[in-house]
Amino acid sequence: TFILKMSNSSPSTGVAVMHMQSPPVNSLSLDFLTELCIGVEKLEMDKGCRGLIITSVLSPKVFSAGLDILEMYGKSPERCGEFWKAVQEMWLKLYGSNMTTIAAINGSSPAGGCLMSLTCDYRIMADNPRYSIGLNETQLGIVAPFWFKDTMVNTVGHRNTELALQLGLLYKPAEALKIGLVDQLVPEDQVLAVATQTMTKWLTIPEHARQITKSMMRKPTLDKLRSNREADIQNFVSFITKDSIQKSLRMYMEMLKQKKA
Ligand code: CO8
Repeated sequence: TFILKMSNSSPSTGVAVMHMQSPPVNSLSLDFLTELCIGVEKLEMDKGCRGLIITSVLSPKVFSAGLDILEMYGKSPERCGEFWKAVQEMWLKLYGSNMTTIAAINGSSPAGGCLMSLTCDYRIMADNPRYSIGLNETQLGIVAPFWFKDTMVNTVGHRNTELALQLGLLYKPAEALKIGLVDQLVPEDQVLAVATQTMTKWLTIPEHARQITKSMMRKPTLDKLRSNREADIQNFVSFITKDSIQKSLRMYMEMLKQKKA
């Protein structure tokens, strides 16, 4: 299956666009995450590439439905561990990227989808009240890991994170803008164009100074996971394979199907 379409950074602009295309909802499976990481790593090594825009090409629009629930349901502990390592890798690569990264959020972005946009330097969302964004893990009966929480705190502050995470809140675009979960709302058909314009502005900033500043802001958060990766994997595997959690996930999947019917 065709997962990611990465337009090569053009030498004139130095900007790459990652078009996520994994129907129906761009959920982050092990294959998807692996491809994403390889793609980002290639861009990171490409001296000509200075900016990355992440967006979805799905229609009807979903930015990303977050982690693929099927990767966490009825799988062996080994496979769960492998999956979680890929989730960590995605976050480490994107949150620690030297490139300027902009999320062009043209659809709903729950849970892992929200995390992915939180790794970016700037978030532009479609002003459509049908879409929502947030870390809703608690609603599924699962706990957002510490590094999801840290990324959220770094973006919207402690109090907003406390409310958002305990209640598993999904925010409409206007509410997301109000708490700073996204930086800008634009009409749906302009999300990518505004992201491209914004990128041009960011790329006028002296590169080295911006990169060191970004790293200074994010390094303590990144180091916390880097030095705890194995324990975090063990923690995830023992949590997700519990009977009670498997049951919650099954009920949640059934709820998603019923909502449709
Ligand atoms: N994984 C797998 N399949 C999914 C997911 C998902 N995350 N989301 C949706 N699907 C499936 C649906 O079941 C449905 O399947 P089918 O066609 O077979 O019935 C299909 O995708 C289409 O879904 P919808 O009909 O719901 O599509 P809509 O366009 O109406 O809505 C939404 C799109 C808004 C994205 C909606 O699907 C939704 O809310 N999905 C659930 C999102 C969610 O809650 N994700 C949480 C994932 S958990 C996570 O990311 C972090 C976990 C951290 C774990 C830490 C433990 C220690």
